[in-house]
Amino acid sequence: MRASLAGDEWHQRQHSTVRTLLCVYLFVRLTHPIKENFVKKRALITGITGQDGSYLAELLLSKGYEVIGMVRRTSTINFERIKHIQDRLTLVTGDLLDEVSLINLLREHRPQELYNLAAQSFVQTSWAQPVFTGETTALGVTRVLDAVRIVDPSIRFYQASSSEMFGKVQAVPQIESTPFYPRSPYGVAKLYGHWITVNYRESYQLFACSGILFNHESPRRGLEFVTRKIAHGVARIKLGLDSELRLGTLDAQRDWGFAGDYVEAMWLMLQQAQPDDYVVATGETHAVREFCELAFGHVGLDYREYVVMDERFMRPAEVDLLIGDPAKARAQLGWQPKTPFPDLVRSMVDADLKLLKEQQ
Ligand code: NDP
Ligand code: GDR
Repeated sequence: MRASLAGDEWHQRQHSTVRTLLCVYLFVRLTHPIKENFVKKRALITGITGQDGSYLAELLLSKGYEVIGMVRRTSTINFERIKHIQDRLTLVTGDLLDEVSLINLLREHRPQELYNLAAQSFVQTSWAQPVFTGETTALGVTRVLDAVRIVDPSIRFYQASSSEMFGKVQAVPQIESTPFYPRSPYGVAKLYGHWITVNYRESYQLFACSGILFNHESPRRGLEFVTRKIAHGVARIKLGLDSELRLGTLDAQRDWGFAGDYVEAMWLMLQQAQPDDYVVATGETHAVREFCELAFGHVGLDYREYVVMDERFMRPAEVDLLIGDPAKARAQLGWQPKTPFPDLVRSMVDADLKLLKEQQ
């Protein structure tokens, strides 16, 4: 009888200890919620040395990701855009032209998300190098998708598609279902990249998204693109380093947004329950002339006194007007652009003034 009482007491003590531990555990869980998956998410970015790659890397780092950046071998290091975060990145060598390098990268680093931003991305160059553009910007996408399929089909894949696919536009504004009519070897290559992404999603059930992004700019934009060329040119003229700015057509109209806003849409696409394709744009369009007017005006100059039309910057086939409707991205991703066009122009001119003054 006594032995049995002692046994009951022992059991009661055990229960009370278990209850106490459970309470402590619940208290700790409620006051310190476990971060998603506990383990850091890992993302691979191709094209990390480019404009978008640098902003996307910043965004993913700020969200606690481990970021692997694929860089191609070059004779001179070109980490200018990522040098401020380089010590937080894992940079690995690979090339869109070399499928084995892509397979090995995925095998070694096992990312959960892959953002394919690498491309020959300059439209004008695509006429001078149409085959190389096709190899990189078109077939490069198949190589990456195939590497995903072979190594780990659960990897979520983002393809950097482009409004250049709309080209000679068939409807205004352009949405996801607007027919495509590319006007350059670059646009044709991007269209291939878009459809192969859709095809691998449908053929192999990959989580593959195509982001149809309209032009997005920043102080990190390459110097050959028209917005940065104008911003840099304005700064040089203002500082007395140049007396004119030579451009092609001033009549082309583009839907220009800020690159920092657009990389957020890329990330959001890969966080959805289902893979899909989205137009990412501001819904506004402006002529190159307007960009000039605002940029020169910002430093008190009249663009008509400095801009010289130069045949060399005219294209064999032009895309006259682009304007996107981001309604689907707004409704399904909760994404919207944050940077007004005049702020974007002014920030680019200011950044180039600062840069040039530092170099003087
Ligand atoms: P950038 O030209 O600034 O960057 C392109 C990147 O691709 C660079 O890091 C470049 O490396 C890399 N790259 C080129 N070829 C290869 C290759 N064979 N193997 C590996 N890497 C390679 O482009 P953005 O950042 O502006 O654009 C990112 C992507 O989004 C591109 O695919 C572009 O076509 C697309 N896009 C861009 C838009 C925009 O307005 N910015 C709009 C719509 C789509 P390296 O530094 O060595 O040259
Ligand atoms: P785009 O950008 O071709 O739209 O492609 P870019 O800035 O090169 O041209 C925009 C428009 O400006 C006209 N333009 C000039 N362009 C350049 N580069 N230099 C000039 O001197 C000049 N003068 C006038 C062009 O004719 C064009 O109409 C960009 C790239 O980032 C692509 O990778 C991306 O897919 C698309 O945007 C969306």
